Amino acid sequence: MLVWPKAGAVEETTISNIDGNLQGLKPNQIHRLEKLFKRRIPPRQIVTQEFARQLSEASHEIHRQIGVLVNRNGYVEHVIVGNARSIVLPDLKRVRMGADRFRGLRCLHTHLAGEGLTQDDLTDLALLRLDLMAAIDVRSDGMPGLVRAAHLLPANGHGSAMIPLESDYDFSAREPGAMWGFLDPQGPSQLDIDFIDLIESLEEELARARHVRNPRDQRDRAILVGVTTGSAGSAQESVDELRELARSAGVVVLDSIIQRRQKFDPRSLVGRGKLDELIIRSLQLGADVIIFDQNLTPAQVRTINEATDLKIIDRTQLILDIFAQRAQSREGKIQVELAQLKYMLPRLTGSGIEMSRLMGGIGGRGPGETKLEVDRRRVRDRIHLLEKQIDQIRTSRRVQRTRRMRRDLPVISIVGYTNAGKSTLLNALTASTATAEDRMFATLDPTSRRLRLPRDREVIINDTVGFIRDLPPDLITAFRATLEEMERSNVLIHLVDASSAQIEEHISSVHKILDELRLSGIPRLLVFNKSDLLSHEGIENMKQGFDAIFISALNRQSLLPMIERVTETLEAPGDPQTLSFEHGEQSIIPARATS
Ligand SMILES: Nc1nc2c(ncn2[C@@H]2O[C@H](COP(=O)(O)OP(=O)(O)OP(=O)(O)O)[C@@H](O)[C@H]2O)c(=O)[nH]1
Ligand SMILES: [Mg+2]
Repeated sequence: MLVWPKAGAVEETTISNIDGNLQGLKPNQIHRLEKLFKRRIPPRQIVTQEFARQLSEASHEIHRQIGVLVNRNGYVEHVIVGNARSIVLPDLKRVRMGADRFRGLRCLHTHLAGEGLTQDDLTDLALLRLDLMAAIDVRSDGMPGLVRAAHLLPANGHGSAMIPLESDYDFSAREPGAMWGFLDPQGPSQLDIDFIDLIESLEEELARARHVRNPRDQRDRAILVGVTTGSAGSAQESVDELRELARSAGVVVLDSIIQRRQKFDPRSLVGRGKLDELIIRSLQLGADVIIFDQNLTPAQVRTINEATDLKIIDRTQLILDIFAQRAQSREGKIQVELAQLKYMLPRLTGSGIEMSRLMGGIGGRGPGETKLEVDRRRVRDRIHLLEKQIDQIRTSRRVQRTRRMRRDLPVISIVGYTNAGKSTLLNALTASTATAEDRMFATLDPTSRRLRLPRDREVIINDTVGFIRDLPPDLITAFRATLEEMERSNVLIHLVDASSAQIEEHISSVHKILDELRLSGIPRLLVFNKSDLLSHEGIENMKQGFDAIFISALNRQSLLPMIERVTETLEAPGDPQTLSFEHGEQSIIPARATS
């Protein structure tokens, strides 16, 4: 929505409080409009006959729409002049307000062509969160005709039973998901609705809808958005994964929306109309954040932020956020902060507000508040500092390695898509208790354990951070120090969640990342986990398509064939162990996490 410049240049001496299109108006016409500021409507009435007549007559005379924004005490706060067909309300968005309330302003404006409330009227009503939007018909004799009014409806989706209200207005009759409630069109003197009653019961319901789950629930509430130029199916899969990510980040997902487009909108990714719709939906459902499945360019973030006060987060930010929540070790924390800062840097234009918004993240978990600096130079300095710290950690780790890890043990790393069961497998193999959870990126700091294989062969086995499609490049770079350990592996166990509907997608994402990390050269075993969730036929079918070993990490007996294959691979001619000699003493993992 545009903001009209305050029109003042009508006459050199006229400085007007009126917004909008005053060009060509006579001083006495402006004077009359200014007198609207002095009028008061009794608070319980939407509009009086007298007020409607004044708007209507003035509008008729200048042949432009005239609007006023009236507060709940009945005072006029804004007067706006439009053209014959539309009116542009002043930009009120930046005013913060409680999510359980409307703005406390209603818009009364004239319509010259007898048209009903337009889509623009309804959009303004929602985006500005007005109490009410009313259009007063201007008859050909200049007198007011019907008043058509609409108000917002609190969310009523999911077929939830309505809470009875002590009020005359029956909201429960409406269709689920309806966004606007319409009053019966009436002449201004026939409108017998108690406005204050109406608005207060709506607000009560709004507050109830919001708190109905748990008033102490401080979690962020989000709407997910996927935009695709391709198939709706794969967009859906990706949004499903985003939902999992959101859940792992501790976000409540209220709704998800997929939009198919010919091409992405360079300004705001989704089109302007869709963006308005999204914002309205968020307000209606009481969402605090919109999460985009696609990564947003810095310019897109800016455009969307101009349109709404809601937090805007993209897929990369969400992943970074999960990492920030999970990082335990000092090294992990440094790596995540580094990735966050690198992500943020090109998105800064120098304003502190923007910075805090960007770094707000989920539940405000950006890099620690005190570390938040307000300009790019400081961010760059911080990045350099963190990079230096990581280098130091790397060096000291190398020293420890050479000092303490002189046993030439082969190294096996379990890699795979997040939530495949890597940590569970490590635990099963080594009877340990590394964190394993049904959430994405449960493991951030890699764990290593010693393991005795058949024929008394001792190895070191690593659990690693999970992979995901479109892993943010900055995150890969930031985690190089951690992932570097994997280079020293003699065998990679590529673990796959065989019960997932997206097996192939997962496998190829992992291959791609292994390539990027230059780990493709290491012998690799494809292992399908969670086979307990599959039918016998399911397994037989998959065996046709994949050369994989089937296990269930929950059943230690099922691991034996895999252990056998690992041992064979280690002993195979052209023994991968010889690889480890090329790395000399660095062939083994860090002392820190070894038990
Ligand atoms: N049914 C079944 N569930 C499993 C199996 N292995 C793991 N799980 C479950 O899958 C979920 C994820 O397991 P994790 O071991 O945390 O997976 P991960 O690969 O380490 O995940 P990240 O560390 O998040 O990348 C947990 O809820 C496990 O209990 C299995 O063989 N069968
Ligand atoms: Mg794990």
